[in-house]
Amino acid sequence: MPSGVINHYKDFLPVNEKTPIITLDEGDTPLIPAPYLSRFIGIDVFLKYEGLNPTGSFKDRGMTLAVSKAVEDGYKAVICASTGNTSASAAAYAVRAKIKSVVVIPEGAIALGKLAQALIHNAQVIAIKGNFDAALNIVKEITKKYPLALVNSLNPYRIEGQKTAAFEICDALGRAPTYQAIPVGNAGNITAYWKGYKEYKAKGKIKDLPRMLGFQAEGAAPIVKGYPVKDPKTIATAIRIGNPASWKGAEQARDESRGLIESVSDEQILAAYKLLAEKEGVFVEPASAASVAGVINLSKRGYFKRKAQSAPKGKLTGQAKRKAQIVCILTGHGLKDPDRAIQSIEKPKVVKANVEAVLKEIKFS
Ligand code: AN7
Repeated sequence: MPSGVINHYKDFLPVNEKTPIITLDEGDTPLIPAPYLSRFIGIDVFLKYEGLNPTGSFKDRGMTLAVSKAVEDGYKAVICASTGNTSASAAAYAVRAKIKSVVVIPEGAIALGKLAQALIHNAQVIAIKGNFDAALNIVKEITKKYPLALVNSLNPYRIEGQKTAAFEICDALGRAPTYQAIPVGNAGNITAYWKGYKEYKAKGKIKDLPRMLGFQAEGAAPIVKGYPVKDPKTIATAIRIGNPASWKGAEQARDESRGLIESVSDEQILAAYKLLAEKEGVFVEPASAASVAGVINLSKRGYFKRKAQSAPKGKLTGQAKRKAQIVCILTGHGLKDPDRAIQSIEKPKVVKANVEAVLKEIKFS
């Protein structure tokens, strides 16, 4: 059976018979109900768990298309700058395509799991003494002159592939959600989702569009501030980006959908990170928890209640009044950043190797 997002959504993607489909069976990720958050917020909340893609993040949706098109166009190597997940994905898909991958990363600012992935897939990993924004400028310069395919989200095929997540959400719900919450770093993903929703509406697959709710980390919030941040800082290393490539796309998604882009503090990100793990049983990397942190902030301010009261009823096909829904995009798996998980919890207690000692800890004796 054909698999992966290109095969699944061919009609919506810029591929033809000559495009070799380089796939790891990405996409088709679960939309998991979040009972704890739903009760807390008073609206049905769903989690789009993109951490279950083959390399553990949403990047695979765009990478399958970017690498397929690079091969179609005759490239023998791909290159990207990355805060980690793009490099892991590029490295894996390059293996699949039997081409070379080069990844340029900010030294010491990549979560351990992501670095391990790029290395084990034999990417040429080059760490620079600079941040992601500097790395992106370098690979942009290089690809202007040398035959390496740029597979950052400046590559339009990345956005095309990533928009398939919006299709999946609509296919699963039978409509677009009322709200979609998403972390924003380089801003490719929010741009991609909005494109996807608009295309599904144009094709008559959905009637309404969601409000797009984007969240940046407080210390790396250029779009919220309205100007680039020179030295972005956040524990959510994936979104430690000061000058997003798709800045305009993010603003367009926000404005056209009458949504918002706000910032969340590292403390709020970590609280949401722990809440997802402890209350919903879903383990994500810190950047992914930004979407949930943002939704919790909005809920505390009464944002969803006010909107519910002022929202037009809309045309109802059934008898039931339409219930609002929030979909939070969980962009990457928790195992990407094991250091953060271990720092966030108490270390396990070490006892003697006998039944009594263990029972004593369980407090059965
Ligand atoms: C888990 O890997 O930019 O706003 O180089 O890894 O589309 O950039 C990663 C971004 C959110 C932000 N969540 O998405 C990279 C990189 C996770 C991420 C984002 C990233 P964009």
